[in-house]
Amino acid sequence: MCTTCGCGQGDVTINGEVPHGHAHTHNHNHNHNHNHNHDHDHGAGGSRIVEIEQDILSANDHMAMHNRQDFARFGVLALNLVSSPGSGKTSLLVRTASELADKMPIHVIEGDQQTSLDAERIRQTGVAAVQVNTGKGCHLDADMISRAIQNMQLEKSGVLFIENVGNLVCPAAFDLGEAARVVILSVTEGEDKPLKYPDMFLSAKLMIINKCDLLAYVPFDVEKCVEYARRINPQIEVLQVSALNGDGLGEWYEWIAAQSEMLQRDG
Ligand SMILES: Nc1nc2c(ncn2[C@@H]2O[C@H](COP(=O)(O)OP(=O)(O)OP(=O)(O)O)[C@@H](O)[C@H]2O)c(=O)[nH]1
Ligand SMILES: [Mg+2]
Repeated sequence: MCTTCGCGQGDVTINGEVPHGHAHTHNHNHNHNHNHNHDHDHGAGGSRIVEIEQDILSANDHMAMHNRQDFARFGVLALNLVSSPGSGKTSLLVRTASELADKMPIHVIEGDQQTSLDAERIRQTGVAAVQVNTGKGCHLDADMISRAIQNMQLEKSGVLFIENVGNLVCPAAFDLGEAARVVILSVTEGEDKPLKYPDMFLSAKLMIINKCDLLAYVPFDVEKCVEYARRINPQIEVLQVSALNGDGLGEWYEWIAAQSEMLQRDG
């Protein structure tokens, strides 16, 4: 949790797609009060930390609810992609944007501590992307998403992919208003991750096992990984893909289409 890991969000910047021809930047410097003195005892101080955590999370939940209402109003399916760094989130999105953009409106928000590298990779496919740099922050929060979508022209029946900061811990605690969370685990990371980082797998609707092209070269037990994930979250759906060679991506696209249809039908 961020109040205990000490991450700060005072230097968030948002850059990218601009609505309706009027350019304006959203370089607000909101201080989310994540920095507090850790030099305390763990009696009364401990309960104060819990209080601060609850305040931060309830403010975030409130903002997430507004985002969810906005997505419903626009008829946009928002998916929050979470994983450890380097599991292949952007690679998956680059392929997805290239292969789905002529079938449905695609929007992307990229979250990283620094650089616009991932947003640039998405833009090379012709799809617009907004980059959120979290500075010292280790996760996206609902306020950042609310500000990012002010820079976007969301289209009805579109899909908004939100690539979270690479981190299997803190993003689990922050609802962004998404319809579903998708956790990506690559086969080079080890099949034990669902047991080690249960909050993330508990909150995900889908687990994508990526880099399956490497299964011949690394010891990774897919069956065990699925068993571990379902021990944490019996409902979790699972897909095996390779963002590199495209294996399994058809099922990923079918899953997205099914979520989108569900959203349009149920509102
Ligand atoms: N072999 C193989 N490599 C992959 C696959 N997907 C991604 N990679 C490689 O994994 C590395 C990291 O991929 P990214 O897409 O940047 O990962 P990411 O999750 O977006 O990383 P961060 O944004 O830094 O958290 C790159 O070198 C990719 O080429 C895959 O399916 N197979
Ligand atoms: Mg990335």
